[in-house]
Amino acid sequence: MKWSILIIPILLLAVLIVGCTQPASPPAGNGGTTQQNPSDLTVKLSALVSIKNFAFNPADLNIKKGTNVKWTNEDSAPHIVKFNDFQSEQLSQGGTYEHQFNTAGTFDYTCAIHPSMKGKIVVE
Ligand SMILES: [Cu+2]
Repeated sequence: MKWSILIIPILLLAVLIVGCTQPASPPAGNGGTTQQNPSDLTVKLSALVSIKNFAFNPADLNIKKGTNVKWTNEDSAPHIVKFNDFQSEQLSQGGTYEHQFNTAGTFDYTCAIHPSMKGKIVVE
């Protein structure tokens, strides 16, 4: 008889705990709006280069193949990121340019307006 007195409150407690924790479990049958497929989990590689005081910073950048590089002009003067095969528009202050590097190699670049500005992207 003593056992049942103890067991009943414990069972009630257990029911309460389960009842409280269940809503926190992963939403099942919610329409699957957050369904993930493996390709969403790939890490997007990215790197930043700032253009400041008429210089690229960092001037030399080593990246992995597939990395997206983003230049941001922090000077009040305009700049143009210029590679042999592609180049940005004229970037005014705050302007950005992005390019994804999918081939390994060394890519030198300059500013089309200020040829003394030099930078290099090494893709491995
Ligand atoms: Cu420039």
